Amino acid sequence: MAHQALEKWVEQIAQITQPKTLHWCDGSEEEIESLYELMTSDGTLTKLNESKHPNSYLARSDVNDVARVEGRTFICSALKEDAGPTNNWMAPEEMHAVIDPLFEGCMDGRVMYVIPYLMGPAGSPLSKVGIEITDSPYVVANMRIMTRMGKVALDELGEDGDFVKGLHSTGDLAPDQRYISHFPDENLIMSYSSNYGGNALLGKKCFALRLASVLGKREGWLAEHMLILGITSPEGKKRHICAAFPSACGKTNLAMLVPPQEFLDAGWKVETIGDDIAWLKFGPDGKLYAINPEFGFFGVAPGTSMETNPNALLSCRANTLFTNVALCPDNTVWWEGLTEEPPVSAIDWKGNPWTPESGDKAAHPNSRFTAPAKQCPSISGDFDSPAGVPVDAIVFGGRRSTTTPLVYEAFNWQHGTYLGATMTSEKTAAAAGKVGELRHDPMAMLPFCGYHMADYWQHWLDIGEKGGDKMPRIFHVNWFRKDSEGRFVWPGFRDNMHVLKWIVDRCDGIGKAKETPIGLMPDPDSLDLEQLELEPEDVELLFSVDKEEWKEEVAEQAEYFKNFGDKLPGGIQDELDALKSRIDN
Ligand code: SAT
Ligand code: MN
Repeated sequence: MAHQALEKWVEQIAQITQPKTLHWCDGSEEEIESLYELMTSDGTLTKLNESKHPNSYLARSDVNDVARVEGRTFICSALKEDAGPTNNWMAPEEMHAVIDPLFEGCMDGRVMYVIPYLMGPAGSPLSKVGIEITDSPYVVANMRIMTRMGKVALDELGEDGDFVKGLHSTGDLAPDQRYISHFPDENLIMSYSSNYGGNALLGKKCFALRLASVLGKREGWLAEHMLILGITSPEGKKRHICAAFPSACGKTNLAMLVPPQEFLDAGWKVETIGDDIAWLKFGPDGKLYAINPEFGFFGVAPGTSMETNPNALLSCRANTLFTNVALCPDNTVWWEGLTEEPPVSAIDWKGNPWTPESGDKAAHPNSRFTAPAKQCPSISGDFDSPAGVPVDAIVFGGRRSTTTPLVYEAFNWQHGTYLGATMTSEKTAAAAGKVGELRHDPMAMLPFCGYHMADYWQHWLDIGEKGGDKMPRIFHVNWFRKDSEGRFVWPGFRDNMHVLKWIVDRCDGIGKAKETPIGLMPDPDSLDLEQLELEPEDVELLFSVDKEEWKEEVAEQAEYFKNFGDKLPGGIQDELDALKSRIDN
């Protein structure tokens, strides 16, 4: 039996958008083959070198459609108050009045694709179904990699299951007609005039974070912008870490970390479960369990190399869709940082001839690969586990060239929530705006929390209250500290394993820590840094807490919290006051 509400909605959308034909995506091989054929013949895609990149393609976006557009992303809750000060809000009726007409007849002469997709493993109590309607075959091809698409989702949905509705149209890609709108009360996303990942692959940020965060608040769970990784010690004890970093701060690298040789030799193992989004719910034993709702990686290409992230590079060797990278004469791809030596010539991301002498970037700084998660050599056997993985530690981080030490641990859940709420980072290319500027990005959720940020912090505190002593420990890390000459002092990448090991040791009750005004910190000794050959002054800087810098930090945090007025949870205010008094003493 069909799902009547679904059929009715699809029919209604077809009435409005007036497509030439309607196609229900089943996720099959034949289907994707015919879509790739269509898109290579109309020039949307270039087929890559079959022996070097089997079944892989390159797409070039419109030059004005290369990143998420926070200024044109809206939360359309009934009350402005519910969207809060960090979101753009428009009343639902007002947004409908603007966006609905844009969809009228917008699929004229085109195919309307109906994509049933499942966020999370089949049969998991944590998983949810979405339906995306789109007129873009490029979106279909991406969604097929990024989600569990087709029959598996319809089976999960049954005859009367709930689903999130997503309506997308490429429109004419005019930036001033671009709207990424979320209607929490209707479980509906409407996205117009962008084909870019986070704007158009509606399962990702729109559903799995913005709408899911609202559902999580209602239903008592968390939808977070977090990677999930598993670490197994030489003794065979397995721990799981979820970590939140703003976009393009090395989340994918950490999720796929290859430990340094000495750790591998000793028997340490790191496995990947997710690189971007985690849904966390209480399990029957009262612990928090995490699933990765996605099925693929939408990774930033530039900077990814065999040195920085071999697992990412191996993930995107085959069956991958590249967007806005450079094309080499032998139909392979290239981006800044892939190899030390650039190719002699290439076609750049805009489709123009390029040479290293031209001075422009060959690949767009936010160019991406869309690759199946299961191709990742470090993918965990628990990737499809319906129960998810028990979470032992949560890590927050940001890109800070000053002030914030390499790693510290929160005193408790409430303090950890405070560390998340006060996260700041220097801007990167993943969002529109000026690169390098410092911005607050609480829990890395600034652009992704679908409701009032202060209510979200309260929800974190409530969840902590509920979980009691079974809650994960919370940490803060910063890989990006610079010295007075502007040089990164921490090597990062594989060597972040030293920090992860201390975190695991803390979970096991064997890691040593000392109290500082900002939290619990390791002695540099407990991280075994000898092999890294850091200068003593670098080590000193990485583990230093400068009271004068922190006084400024606290003053700035207090100023920031004023944006949230009366809604600021008492527990967060208490942590601010306590931090201030620890710093001042
Ligand atoms: O928003 S995207 O999913 O396109 C990429 C990101 O910013 O994490
Ligand atoms: Mn992200």
